[in-house]
Parts: sequence; C-alpha cells; structure tokens
Amino acid sequence: MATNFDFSDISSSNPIDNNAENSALGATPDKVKESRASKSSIDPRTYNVTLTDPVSPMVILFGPPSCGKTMTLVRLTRFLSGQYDFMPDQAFKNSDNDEYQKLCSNFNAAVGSDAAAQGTKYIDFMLLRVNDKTNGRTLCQFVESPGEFLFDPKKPDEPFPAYLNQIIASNNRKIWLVFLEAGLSQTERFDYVRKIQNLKSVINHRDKVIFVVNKIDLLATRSFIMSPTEINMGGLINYANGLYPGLFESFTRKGIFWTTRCFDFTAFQTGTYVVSRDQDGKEYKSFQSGHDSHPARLWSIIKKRVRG
Ligand SMILES: Nc1nc2c(ncn2[C@@H]2O[C@H](COP(=O)(O)OP(=O)(O)OP(=O)(O)O)[C@@H](O)[C@H]2O)c(=O)[nH]1
Ligand SMILES: [Mg+2]
Repeated sequence: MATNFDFSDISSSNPIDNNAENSALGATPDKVKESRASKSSIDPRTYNVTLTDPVSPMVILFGPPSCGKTMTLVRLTRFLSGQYDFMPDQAFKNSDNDEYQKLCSNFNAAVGSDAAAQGTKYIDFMLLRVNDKTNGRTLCQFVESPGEFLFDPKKPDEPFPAYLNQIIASNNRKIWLVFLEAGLSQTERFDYVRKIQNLKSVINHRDKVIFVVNKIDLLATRSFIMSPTEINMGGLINYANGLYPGLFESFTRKGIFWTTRCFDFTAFQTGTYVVSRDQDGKEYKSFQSGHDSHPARLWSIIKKRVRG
C-alpha cells in the first residue's frame, strides 16, 4: 500500500482527458495539481474513524492489494457522475488531517484524470457519499481502504483493522463488494477463502455480499467475455469456484429439496492501462475507462441491494 499521493510528478505536464466524462467531474490541470499531499502518518490498523451517517447503507470494498478496489470506485464515479454526486466525507478521518482534506477537495479532479490509476496511491482510505443529484439524498456510502489491511497475503491471519470493526459494529445496512483475484497463488487463495469466511462470521446475517471477479479482460478470464455486453457468468462462476474452493458453498443454504445462494456474483473490468510518458519523459500508467456495460451491471446489483 502506498499512502502518499505522488500525482505531482505527472500532473503538471500530463494532459487531462478532454472527454465529457472528465469535464463532468471538473478535472482541470490546476485541480489535479492541487492534489499534492504529503506522506501520511496514520496507521489504519489502529485508527478510529468517525461515522456521521448512521442510516445510509454502506458499500464496503473488500479485497487483497491491487485487486482493483480503488479503480472500481473510480470507474463507478465516472459512470455515475451525471446522476449522482460523489462526496468524500470530510469527517471520516480527523479533521486536522491535511492529506485527507486535500483528497476530499480534489477527489473528483483526480478521478477524472487519465492518470487516475497513478492517483490510487492517494485515493486509498476514504468514505464517499453517493448523493442523488435530483433531491440531494444519500443513496449509499462507499468505504474504500488499502487491501493490505483487509487481506495481506503475507499475513493472512492478521485481525481486521480498527476502522473495519467500527464499520462492522455500526447499525447501517452493509453491502460487501468482495473482490476475487485470479492472480493470487493457490495458498493465498485458500487463505483468502478463510478470511472471507472469517468476515462472514462477524458481519450481520442480513448484510449482502457481492462477489466481483475484476480484471475480466486478463488472459485467465477473457474467454468468458462473449461480447462487451455479454459475459458467460455460468462458466465464470464455475471457474471461480475452482479457484476458491468452498467459498460459494459457505454462502449457500441447502435444504433437502432446495438450494439458495445468499450472494450476488458478477464480472467487472475497470478499463485499460497503458504505460505512457509525460512531457519530461517520466513514465506513468494512463487509464482509459472500459465498456459502460461493466459499471452498469455492477451498479444495478449494488442499487438493488442498497434498496433492501
Ligand atoms: N487488466 C486490468 N487491470 C486492472 C483492472 N483494474 C485494475 N487493474 C490493475 O490493478 C492495479 C491496481 O488497482 P487498484 O484499484 O489501485 O487496486 P486496489 O485494490 O485499490 O489496491 P490497494 O489500494 O493496494 O489495496 C491498477 O493500477 C491496474 O494496473 C482491470 O479491470 N483490468
Ligand atoms: Mg486502493
């Protein structure tokens, strides 16, 4: 996990995408430049957060480092920016935390930039309210944090961090977006299954779980894409079941004559990543959004679960 935001190296010379999506988000070079921040001194393992909204459902992104949690949030924010305002909650962390305040002020600019992938180092620990533009109401709140505090493959038995326990203990309804990563080794995947089962044992039985196979465009899962709008979900869930034995079974209820799956399952692609160089010849990862069908599919599941 990187806690510092080093957008500054690229922001001054890197052109901001000029598409409608980005301008809707207000991404200007100046705003991106403002997104500079110093290294954080917070230890999220013991850090206590402030949850100011005890009512709106929470959507918690859960997964190992680099599985694509932040970029999923970036992609959803871009996709939904016409309909919803994404408002970082300033009170989530200490109000005197400069870095977090800068992140809150400049979140939309960072999300709109083609260097957004670079900025995930910065957009890594936050609470984001999703407000309906028509009436200002908060539909849900996304919780985003570094994967190493959720499941660190090197320390699979680490207890959950303080902020996650606070969230678990809160009265808000919760929707867990659990990322499945084909890139983990077999041992890591087995450890991750145990971790998710551990999570299941501490969360409310009414909480919803959505399994998300991200990076569907990678070689291992590409064959399940029939067309940009059509995924072979049956094939993909069998494949994921083979990678993560016992996982779906723990979220399935069985009677003599019936079987009920207590989870949703979907595929996702945040976008494409191309290594580019800025005017100074410095390398950065340029991000272009993937097909809209991915955020549309995921959002329709989240919205359904948010509504109960
Ligand atoms: N091919 C491909 N790569 C992806 C996709 N989504 C994310 N990635 C890659 O994964 C990297 C990490 O994505 P992040 O969103 O920062 O991952 P994260 O889960 O937030 O990681 P931590 O914050 O460290 O826990 C990106 O920089 C991309 O290189 C995808 O849909 N397809
Ligand atoms: Mg992240």
